[in-house]
Amino acid sequence: MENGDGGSWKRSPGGLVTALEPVMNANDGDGAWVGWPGIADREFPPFESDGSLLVPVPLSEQEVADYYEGFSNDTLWPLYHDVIAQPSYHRQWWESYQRVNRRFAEAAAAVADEGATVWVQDYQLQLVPAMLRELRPDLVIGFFNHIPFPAYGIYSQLPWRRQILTGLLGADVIGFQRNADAGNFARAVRRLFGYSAKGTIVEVPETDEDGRPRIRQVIARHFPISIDSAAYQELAARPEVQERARQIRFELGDPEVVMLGVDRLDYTKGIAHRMNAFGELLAEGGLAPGRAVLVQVASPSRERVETYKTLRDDIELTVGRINGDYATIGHPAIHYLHTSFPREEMVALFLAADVMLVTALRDGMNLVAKEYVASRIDDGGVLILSEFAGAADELKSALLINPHDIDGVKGAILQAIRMPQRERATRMRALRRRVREHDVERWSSSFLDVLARARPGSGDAVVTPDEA
Ligand code: GDG
Repeated sequence: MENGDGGSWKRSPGGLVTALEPVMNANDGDGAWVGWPGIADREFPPFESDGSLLVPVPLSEQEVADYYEGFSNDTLWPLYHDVIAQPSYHRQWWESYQRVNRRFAEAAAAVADEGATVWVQDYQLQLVPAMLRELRPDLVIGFFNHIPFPAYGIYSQLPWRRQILTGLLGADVIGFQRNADAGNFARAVRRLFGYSAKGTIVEVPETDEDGRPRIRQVIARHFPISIDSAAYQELAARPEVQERARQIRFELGDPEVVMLGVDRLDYTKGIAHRMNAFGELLAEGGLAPGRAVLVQVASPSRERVETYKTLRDDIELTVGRINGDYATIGHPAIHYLHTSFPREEMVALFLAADVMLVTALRDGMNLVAKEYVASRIDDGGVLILSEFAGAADELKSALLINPHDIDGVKGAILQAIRMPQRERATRMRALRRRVREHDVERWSSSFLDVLARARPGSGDAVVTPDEA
């Protein structure tokens, strides 16, 4: 949540809120959302919004710098994305991370009913499960990691690697995007603690109230997140959105090929990689300037973190170079938009795009890939998708690429452009079916079902792998 100066609230950008909003709305006002309100040094009392209780947790300006921009976005984020950027390790940031995690745990402990279910979201709050369990042993605790969990060789860099695992293991169920992430987590637990972690069950040794040893079972497995597919389909069917898609193509100069990228401006998304592939195709004549355009929406993100400032400069240099070489008056080769758009405009862009480029170097899931697919109710368009995005495990009818292999990306772009209409439709139908059948409702209910069965005393905690 974020508060404008006039006192109204607006939705935060990004994948987490996009995914959880329909889950909260479906909860009949019975839940509470505990979160940071988006402005530093301000305290707000809990309030109702759209039938949910929102419980703001305050952060000071210093905590925003140390806990959020520092430890979360400049230590954990690059580390968990395979050190694409160098993580910074600062003890002061870690102190702040612990303090803020405790504050969130206390806020959740204060509002949760006896025996309630608490679902903790994402890497900024990995210590909360254990803190919460200590404060409120009656609660059922789930945790979901929206970003990848790295291989042990990378994870083990973290000076606080044991404390983070201990924090996570306070949960009854720990969810990951991919099977590989859950595997990396289980290996880290085995290597650092020597606990048994077979299949989806981690066995955590504990002592009970009487000091006797016992084993607590924690489920760690993948639950691939998704989108509200029906909402995208509905938007894409609106005549005004379809008209806007036609207008976009017209405003672009009615080129033969419209390619699209939509990302937060983040170094994990491989934005420069796709631009370089596009630039080489223009240089070599595989694509004709003016006949093929690339639209890149890069929504502003983490603008106070140094690595993001450098990234923005690099991307904008690349755009400038390519446009300098291949644009003509009134016809840029790359339409670069450093801004956020309403969802209707996004869907119109999806409908206008012949080729969608998702070239992430590492991505937990990538909801944009699923949103493109869900919007293509005409079975048109081709999705080019990085194998390093979680979505690649599910969207197998996309053209899968390794974004580091520039010739491979160029080949996929040409394949997409030349693809016969029948093949395009066959692939898109298969992709749409997957996203329609595995939507965000299925994601959340499958997680919450497993969590309900993991409740102590509820008996069967065995999980079959095909539930997600
Ligand atoms: C994290 C993980 C995982 C973006 N620009 C605009 C806009 N967006 C929306 C997209 C999409 C969301 O933001 C971005 O989600 P992604 O999944 O693509 O990426 P992250 O923000 O990095 O999300 C990711 C996700 O969490 C969920 O678990 O998939 O791997 O990194 O919904 O459409 N929306 C609007 N205007 C914009 O300009 N309206």
